[in-house]
Amino acid sequence: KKETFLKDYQPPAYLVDRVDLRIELDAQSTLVQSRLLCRPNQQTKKPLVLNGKRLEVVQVALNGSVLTRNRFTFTDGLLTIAHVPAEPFEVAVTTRINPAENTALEGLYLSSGNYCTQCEPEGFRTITCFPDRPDVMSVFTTTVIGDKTSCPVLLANGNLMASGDLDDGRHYATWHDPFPKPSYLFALVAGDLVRISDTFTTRSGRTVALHIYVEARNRDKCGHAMRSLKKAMRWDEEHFGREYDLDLYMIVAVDDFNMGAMENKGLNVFNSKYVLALPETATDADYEGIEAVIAHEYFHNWTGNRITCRDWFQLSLKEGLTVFRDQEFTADMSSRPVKRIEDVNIIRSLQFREDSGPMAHPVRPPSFVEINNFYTLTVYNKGAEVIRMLFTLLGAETFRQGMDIYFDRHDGQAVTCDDFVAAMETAWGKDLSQFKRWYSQAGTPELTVTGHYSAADQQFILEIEQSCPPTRESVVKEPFFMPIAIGLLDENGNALPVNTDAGTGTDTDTKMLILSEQRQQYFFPNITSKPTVSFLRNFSAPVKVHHAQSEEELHRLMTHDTDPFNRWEAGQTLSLRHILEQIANFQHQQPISIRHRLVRGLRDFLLDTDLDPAFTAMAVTLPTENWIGQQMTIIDPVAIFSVRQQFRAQIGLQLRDELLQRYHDLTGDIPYQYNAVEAARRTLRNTCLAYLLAPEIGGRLTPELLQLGTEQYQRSDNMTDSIAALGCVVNADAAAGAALLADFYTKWQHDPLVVDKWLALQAGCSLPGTLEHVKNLTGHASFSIKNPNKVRALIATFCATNHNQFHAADGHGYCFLGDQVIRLDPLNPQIAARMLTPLTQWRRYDPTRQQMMCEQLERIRRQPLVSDDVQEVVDRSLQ
Ligand code: HT7
Ligand code: ZN
Repeated sequence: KKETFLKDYQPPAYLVDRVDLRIELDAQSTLVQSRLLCRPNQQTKKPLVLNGKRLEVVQVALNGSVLTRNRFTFTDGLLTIAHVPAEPFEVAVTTRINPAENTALEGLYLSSGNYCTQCEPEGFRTITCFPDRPDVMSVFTTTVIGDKTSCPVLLANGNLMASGDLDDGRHYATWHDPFPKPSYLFALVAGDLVRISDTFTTRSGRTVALHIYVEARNRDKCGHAMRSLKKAMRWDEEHFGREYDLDLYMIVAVDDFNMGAMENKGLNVFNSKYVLALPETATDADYEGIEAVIAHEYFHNWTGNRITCRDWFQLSLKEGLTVFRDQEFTADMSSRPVKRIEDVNIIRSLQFREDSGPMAHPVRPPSFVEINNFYTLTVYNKGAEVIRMLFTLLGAETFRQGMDIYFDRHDGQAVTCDDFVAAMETAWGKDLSQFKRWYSQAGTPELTVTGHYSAADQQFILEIEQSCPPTRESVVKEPFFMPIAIGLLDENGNALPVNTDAGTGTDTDTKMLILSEQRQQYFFPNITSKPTVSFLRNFSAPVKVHHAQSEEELHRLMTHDTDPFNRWEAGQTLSLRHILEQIANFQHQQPISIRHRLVRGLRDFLLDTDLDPAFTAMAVTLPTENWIGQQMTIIDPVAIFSVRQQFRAQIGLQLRDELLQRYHDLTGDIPYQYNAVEAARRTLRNTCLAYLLAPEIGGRLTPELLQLGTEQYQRSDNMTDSIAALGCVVNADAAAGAALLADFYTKWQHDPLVVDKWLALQAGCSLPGTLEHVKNLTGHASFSIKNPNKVRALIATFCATNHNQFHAADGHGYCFLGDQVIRLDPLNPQIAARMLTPLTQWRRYDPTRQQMMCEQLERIRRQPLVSDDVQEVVDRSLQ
């Protein structure tokens, strides 16, 4: 497959105003008849070119006349009709497809015997021939025909217009979606599903029917998803003035799904993981994930569906913006600082890694081979950070005006990231052309910060220098434009009023600096003693910071900063320093020890009952292994794991009394409820338990502590507490862990989502021997390589999160991943390509590991039929 470039974008030669589809479902042989009402979009007479892939073209007709084979061609995924009229015309195409054979889960496929579709980004072309690009927007009418017994439910986008019985035990349903949409938003679902119904009254007084469709066995697991949907609908009205536009909103949950969910107009299809929840089967994290993903897909109705992308290079236009919106929603539903910390952890541990590896690309990539490879942390999460910077720069009110301008200007259109920024420029009244470099330059900017205090002048000068490492698309980087939120603290930790021009009611502690030059100085007058800088409050820009602060300063920030994010950040920086220092010791075979001062700092957080327990849990958690690895020139996964584990064990030992006290104080006495307060309580309690049960490497826990974990597992009335306890025991003691795992499987083997947890727990186990165990589990009756959730639970958990064992010196972990990718690629290339991520990072490791990782990449490349998806990732990695 050829590389496609943004610079080569051409508007479509033909538009399709209307599409009429008639789909006769059959597992092996589905017949799709489509009638397209086309019209030339340009003066020049060009052939009509439709995309078509993995389908049989049965018949093509033009204005009612069947075309003979010499009037059209169908090669290399393109159906071309050389001569078409200059005025509007009708093309009818009949295709035949095989849903049962579709293991790629793209287009029309079967999940547990039910038909469903996934068309974003280029799946529609596997159903019928069509100009499958987002800037062709059409009004769809879809008639679905299926067997009455196996498919009592027949769904498509929009409103139900007609339904009835046909011959041979079949029936039909005709759906009409009045909103013009690109083909990637098309959806069809058919099968034996039950419906859970509710309604929502919009603020203008319209009643919207809400329907969730699931398999009958899951009927009682939809309450949380329904409540989340209604919350999201209300929130979007209140915060963005956006109301839902159809009379019906449908959600369908399926078990076989490549990603989290899909925002098809009026008919969202979801991975069942993001719909189904009961206290005894789903954790607080699952509940939060469901609320967030339901909201994300709902928010797409305006940011993605009503206003869509002109081309796939603009993917972040809808994804970055919608992630920003769902982050804000979750922050309002739970704890804003904790949500910010979680989001920053994702950016720093995972997106920064992507930004420094071979797959690095700007938020708006300049080219791609396989667009599926660009549904990335950069497009989604860094894209959301870019929107957040606009929010920070403009302020909430002006940002909202910018959003209103965007909606007014572009409703019903397929537009670009430039159009979005232009709306913000209009609202702000300032030029954002330099800001747009965030869309075109990849890589993580690095800031070097220095402070100069002059007692004589009572002045503090802050100097910031920015740079950005070279990446594939640009070696030399132009300076970025970014907001830097800062505060200054005096020696007692009191906030200094740095924002003197702030109006009443605004925050005088925080100053918003604008960095636009490569090096800039900022002057603060009337400062009577050397201040401590609270830099980049709330992580106001997605950058790495080099700032030499003393331990004393970090402690001051940790205890006194008014910005909760930076209180947490100071603790993390301090922990990181100590961990890196001990990693050096470990590498020189010196004993590892934890500094008393660090333990004391964590103890202060732990015992501060005025803090939100969810924040405390974050504050006492050590930096992630990924983030520690980011600080090292050569990542040493064994040293990172060993030191971090030893620190955890030491904290558990040295703070045992305090941890036990807090653990018991946090024990709830009411039945499980999912809400922010209760979830925070459980989070901190389980964080305490994890410290108490953290074993020293090769060490054993006392029977009392093991018993504490076992008892929690046995007594809890909810999955959050039982899986947390099970995880602690499994990672502490092989025999006790095996017994509880067996018990867990016996209890939950009937529930696929809970079995995923069982697999993931074993794949993430830090005790020796996990790889052999994981290999055995790939042959377990409950594992299926065709189900992406199972692949993620077992293979991805081992390869992408169990760094110590995946990177074992013998290279067996790499070989295992090579085997699995080779097995998966012919079945599901999208998932196979994603699984490769850990191997793409080979340059960050020592020469022996580098060689073994490259050998696997080469081996995969040598396979006779490598997919475009995998090929692109391997090629870029080895370039
Ligand atoms: N817009 C969707 C992106 C997507 C997807 C979803 C499911 C399966 C395959 C997919 N490929 C792309 C999901 C979202 O961001 O909301
Ligand atoms: Zn999305």
